[in-house]
Amino acid sequence: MAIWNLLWLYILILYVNNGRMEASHKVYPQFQSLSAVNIRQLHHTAFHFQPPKNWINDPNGPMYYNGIYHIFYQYNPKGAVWGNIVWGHSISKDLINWKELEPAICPSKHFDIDGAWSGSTTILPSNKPIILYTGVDSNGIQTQNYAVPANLSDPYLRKWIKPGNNPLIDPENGVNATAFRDPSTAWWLNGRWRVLVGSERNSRGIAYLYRSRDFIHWTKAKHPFHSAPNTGMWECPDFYPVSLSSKEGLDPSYMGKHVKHVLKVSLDDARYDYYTLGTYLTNDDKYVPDNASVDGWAGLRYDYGNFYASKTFFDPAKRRRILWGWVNESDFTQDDVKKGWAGIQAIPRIVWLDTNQRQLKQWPVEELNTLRGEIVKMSHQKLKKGHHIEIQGITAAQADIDVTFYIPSLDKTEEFNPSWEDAQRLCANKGSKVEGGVGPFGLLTLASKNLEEYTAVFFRVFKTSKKHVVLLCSDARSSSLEDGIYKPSFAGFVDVDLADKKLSLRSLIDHSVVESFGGGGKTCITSRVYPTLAVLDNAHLYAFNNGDETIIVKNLNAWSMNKAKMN
Ligand SMILES: *[C@@H]1O[C@H](CO)[C@@H](O)[C@H](O)[C@H]1NC(C)=O
Ligand SMILES: *[C@@H]1O[C@H](CO)[C@@H](O)[C@H](O)[C@H]1NC(C)=O
Ligand SMILES: *[C@@H]1O[C@H](CO)[C@@H](O)[C@H](O)[C@H]1NC(C)=O
Ligand SMILES: *[C@H]1O[C@@H](CO)[C@H](O)[C@@H](O)[C@@H]1NC(C)=O
Repeated sequence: MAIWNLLWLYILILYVNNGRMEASHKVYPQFQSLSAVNIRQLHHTAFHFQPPKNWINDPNGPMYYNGIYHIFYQYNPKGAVWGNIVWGHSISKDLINWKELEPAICPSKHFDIDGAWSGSTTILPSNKPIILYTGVDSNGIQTQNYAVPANLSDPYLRKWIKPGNNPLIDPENGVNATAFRDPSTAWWLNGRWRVLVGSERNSRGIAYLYRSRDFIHWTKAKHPFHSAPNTGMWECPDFYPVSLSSKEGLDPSYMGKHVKHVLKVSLDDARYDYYTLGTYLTNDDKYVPDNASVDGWAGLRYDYGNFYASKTFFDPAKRRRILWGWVNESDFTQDDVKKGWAGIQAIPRIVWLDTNQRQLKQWPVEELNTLRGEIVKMSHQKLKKGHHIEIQGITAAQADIDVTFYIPSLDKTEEFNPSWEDAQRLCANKGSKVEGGVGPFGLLTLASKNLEEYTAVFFRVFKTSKKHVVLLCSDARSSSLEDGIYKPSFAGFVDVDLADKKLSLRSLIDHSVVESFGGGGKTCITSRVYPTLAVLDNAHLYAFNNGDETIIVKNLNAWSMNKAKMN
């Protein structure tokens, strides 16, 4: 390393240690407007959403309008750390290839001069989109505001205006003014619009309900829509119906009989997205989670890895509900400043209710398959204990792998200790090299030739007197030789009964991200990793097994992925 680089790094480290917190983002004023000179490509993704450079966080206001998908996002146009936040704006015809437009909303008025933060779009009758977003004034007071397209005939809706009657919703009546943000998409019921705003009071997480006849005059409902003690600030509430009988998505205002509702909140204290399934009691205008669906840290997550501030929208073109979520970096801030970018969005996923009605399922939108190139197949391949088999012939750093494992016998399954309820800790204790009965087996992604580096995505099966317990891990602990970066052993349980003795896994590998879908989308885990050896053409992919029971790779398809047209 040249002396200049060392000096540069040293200065960076000095500064980095001085970061302070704002809205849960570390703030580094000295980097906020430091434009990248050259974008480091080593860990740059090829098919995950990101702008050409700089920082992004929450996806905002996703929608489909007149044949075009829009995604907005919290964006720093000037640097690779959080700050100077505007609403970035990109459009697409297929959710995979994107074109960047000018920012849609920038701070300009007293009510948003210190922040144009997250929000949602609602499509009003006669096909008029409207954005609700949180503005932050110079005292840190948060209000809900609206913006509308300047010209509805512009097919891209490039320009958005903030009408003069903003803000629409002030934090009155005992609402915590510095914890009042992220308006949801609105829904229509019995002559009124309804919208949720996230908040916190004495550590109780709250989704406030507001109602309006005209979308302009809003009144706070007497009771919160839902709240839960000791869960801290609820960011980015998202509320929507799911069908009991089909994978089809539903319009947010759909109130038919054969539905359940989903309430998702982003727990600021945990920095993960949690959801419950429940019932919308329309007479009381309240949401009640099912008994089996718990609020807070012990609840269900969309993704058991890096995935936050997500938002869904209904896509009327293909009648599906699509989920966007922010995947942050796990490297050091000084790495982000050097590479000139930070933050990606996960691949958009369809969400629907599992037939067991206890959880949602997710799967990458089918449009992703258009990027698939060369394919390598494997079937009926035995994986004996201690073996790993290379999957050759694809670009392993940029790939889509879909595999079904078959477990010939469950006789050797290890006992599950009921105290092992923390999946991430269990995965840390029983990593990919810790021999078991059935498993660990799965994939070694972004692996170097001699396995100095790899991100293991694998299953491990346990049993109790009543059932099997399946653990899915995405373990980043060996992902990089670089010391000190965040390399967690992310994990979640997969709610399957194993009657057919099959477990499926799909992993999207994209240079510094491994996004995995276990059990057909029952358990999803996204890891960010920064290999030093397993990069570009030096990355390898293996299937492995370290359990006593031989596992069969029943069916494996692996595709090289092409680059998306990305902004
Ligand atoms: C609105 O957009 C249409 C289509 O791009 C364009 O022809 C028209 O001139 C625009 N109107 C204004 C007032 O900018
Ligand atoms: C209000 O929100 C702030 C965060 O902005 C939090 O620190 C404070 O504890 C909240 N006040 C109450 C009464 O909950
Ligand atoms: C849920 O729990 C409540 C309170 O314990 C009980 O009254 C109710 O019957 C339960 N509902 C279901 C569907 O089990
Ligand atoms: C993503 O980065 C890691 C490592 O710095 C943090 O631990 C997470 O809290 C963070 N996630 C979010 C949502 O900010």
